Amino acid sequence: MKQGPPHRRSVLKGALGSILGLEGALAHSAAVASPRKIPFGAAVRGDALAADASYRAALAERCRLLVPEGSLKWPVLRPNRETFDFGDADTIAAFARSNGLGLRGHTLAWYGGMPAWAEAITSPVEAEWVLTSHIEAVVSRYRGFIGSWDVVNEPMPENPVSPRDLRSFVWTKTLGAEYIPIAFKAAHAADPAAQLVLNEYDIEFVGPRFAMRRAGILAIARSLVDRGIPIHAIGLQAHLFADREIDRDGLQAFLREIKALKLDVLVTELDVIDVGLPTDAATRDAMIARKAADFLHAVDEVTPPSAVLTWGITDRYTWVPMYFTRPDGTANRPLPLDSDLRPKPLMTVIERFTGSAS
Ligand code: 9MR
Repeated sequence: MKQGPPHRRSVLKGALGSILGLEGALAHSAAVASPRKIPFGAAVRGDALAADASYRAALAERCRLLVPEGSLKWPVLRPNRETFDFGDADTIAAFARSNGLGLRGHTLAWYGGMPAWAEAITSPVEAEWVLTSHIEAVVSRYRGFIGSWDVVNEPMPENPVSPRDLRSFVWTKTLGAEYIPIAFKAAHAADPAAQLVLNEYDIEFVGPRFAMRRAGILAIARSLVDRGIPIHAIGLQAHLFADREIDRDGLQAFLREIKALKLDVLVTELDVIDVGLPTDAATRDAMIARKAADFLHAVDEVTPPSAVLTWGITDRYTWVPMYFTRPDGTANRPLPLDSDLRPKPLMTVIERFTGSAS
C-alpha cells in the first residue's frame, strides 16, 4: 500500500497520535486492510460541484463512489405532484460517469423534508400509488447506474419506546408499517439488480435509546427477510460523536444478527461530530480519527462493510454546523479533508481501512 505524503505521516507519527492511541488504530487498519479493497465514497452537493473545481478534483481523486447529499430527495425531485426535476441528480450522475465513479441513491422513503403536497395525502390508496410511482420513476431512470439505494431511511423515531415503533409521517399515517415492504418491492421491481438498503443513524452508542434503535432496525430487517421481501443490506449512517462511547458489544451483537439474516452492511454517512472536543485542531483531528477507527474495526470484526461513505469529503461542505456549532466558535472538522482540502488523520484511517489510498 502506498504511504501518504510526508506531511500526513508526520501528523500521524507525532507524540499526539501515540497519546491518543491513534498509531495503534492506524496500525490495526493497515494490518486488516492491505489485501482488500472496500469502495470508499462521499456525499456530494450539486451546487458545490458546479462551482468548485478543487472540490471536483478531490472527489475524483479520493472516491470510487458518490452519493447525492440532497439531489435525489423528494423536495428536490418533486416540487409538485406532477413534476419530476432530475436536473441536479443528472448533473451529479454525469460527473460520476465521466470520472468512472459509482453512484448510490439516497433516498426513496424518508420523513425528512417531505413536500407539503405529499405530506397532505390521507388516502391509503393514493399514498401507495404516489410512493410506488415515485420509486418506479426514480429508480428506473438510473437503472444499471445507481447500483445501491437507501430505500427506506431513518424509519425509527428519535426515542423509540418499543422496537415496533415507527416514525410518524405521511407513509406511516396512511400505510402503517407496510410502507416499508411496499417501498422495497417497488424498488426491486424497478431495478432487480440494485442493492436495496435500510439506512439508520444512532445505532452504535452506549445507552438504552441506542439499544432500542438497534432492536427496531433488526425487527424490520427480520420481518422483511422472513416475508421474502427484497432487502440486501443495512446502512449504518455512522454520524459518530467524538464524546459518545461506541457500544462495541451491543453493535457487534446486532451485526451478528444482521449477518445471520444474510444481509450486508454498509457505512453510509460517516463523519465525526466534534462539539465536545478541544479547540486545538491537531488534537481534535486525532480524536476524530480514533473514534472512526474504533467504529470501523468494531464493524469489521463481525462483517467487513461492503462500502464506506462519508457524508461529504471536506469540512468546506458539511451539514454538521447546521445543528452542532462549537461553543468556542471554531469551525467543525468532521470530514476526511479539511476546509482547504488537505487530508486529515481521518482520511488516513479510511484509506488504510478500505485499502483505497489514492
Ligand atoms: O446533509 C444533509 C443536509 O444538507 C440537508 O439539508 C438535510 C435535509 O435534507 O439532510 C442532510 O443529510 C441527512 C441525510 O439525508 C440522512 N441522514 C442524516 C443526514 C444529516 O442530517
